[in-house]
Amino acid sequence: MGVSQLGAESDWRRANTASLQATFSTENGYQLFFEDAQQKQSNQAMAIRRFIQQGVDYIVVAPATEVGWDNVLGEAKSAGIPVILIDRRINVKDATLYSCWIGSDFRLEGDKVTSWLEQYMKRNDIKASDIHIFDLQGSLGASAQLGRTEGLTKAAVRNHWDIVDMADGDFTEAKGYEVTARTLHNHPETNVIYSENDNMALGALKAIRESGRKPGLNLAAGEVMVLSFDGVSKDAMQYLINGEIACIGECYPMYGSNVRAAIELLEDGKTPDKESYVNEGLYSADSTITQVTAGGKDYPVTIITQDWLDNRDLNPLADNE
Ligand code: GYE
Repeated sequence: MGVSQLGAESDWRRANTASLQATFSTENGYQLFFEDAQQKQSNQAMAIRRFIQQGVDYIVVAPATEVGWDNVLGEAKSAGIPVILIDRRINVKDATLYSCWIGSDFRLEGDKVTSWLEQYMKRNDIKASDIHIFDLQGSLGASAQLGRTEGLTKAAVRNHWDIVDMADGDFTEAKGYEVTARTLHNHPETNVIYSENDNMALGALKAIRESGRKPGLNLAAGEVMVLSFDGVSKDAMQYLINGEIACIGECYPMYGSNVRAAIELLEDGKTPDKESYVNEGLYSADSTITQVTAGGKDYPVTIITQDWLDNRDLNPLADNE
């Protein structure tokens, strides 16, 4: 097996890697070649070419960005090696360049989090003109960024929300801190930060405190509300319980067993579903919003407590179907 992981930029990514490594272990009968591309698609193309030379039976790719995959996946196809995509999507002319894709519905994640904000505003009598949102974006061109940003921009149009700025925080804490500090300085009216992952949210919290303001849900008192995605980092979940992050759209990282199931089907000469989504929820410690609506469907909000967090088991071998 050759696994081309895009990087190690976040807690989500590290959990995703742990799940793949635990599943495709020597004890489980696999020989795994694992390569970390350090967030560069060009490194992924090199890794895939090495896997082809090594003569692996399967290639798993967690792609950094959506575009630029036609050539290298064409080479894998010519070599007769099935490619399984996980997490983010790719944009290729020929869909037969990969066997299947397993990942999250990032637009739906964005719709759930913005629906939470809509409901929170309604319940607390916050007018559209009272909020000024900064979109702290993930690595530009990554599906997780595209879908989550789209969720926000669609909700902003619908609700007449003001988006003061959008900037690339590259899904990292350091970059998230840097661009949030700049935005709070240039747009002091900012009072909602829509952080497209938890690690950037941790950076944003630091920038908020340093600016002399307080992260929290009480906009009338001048607090800055942070909304986020993933729900993997224990620190981020703790901030959620403490009321410094308002809501987190879950993004599920443990795909190892789902990928294994797809490979077992291929081994049996069967065809796995071309696309499959993992199940995801929404987390908040505020107990007033219990349900959100996205894409015409209702989703429950998981109200988390310290007990819940202390007992949570993020097992790298867990299953999510
Ligand atoms: O949300 C973020 C990461 O593509 C789902 O990438 C992934 C995203 C995840 O680094 O933390």
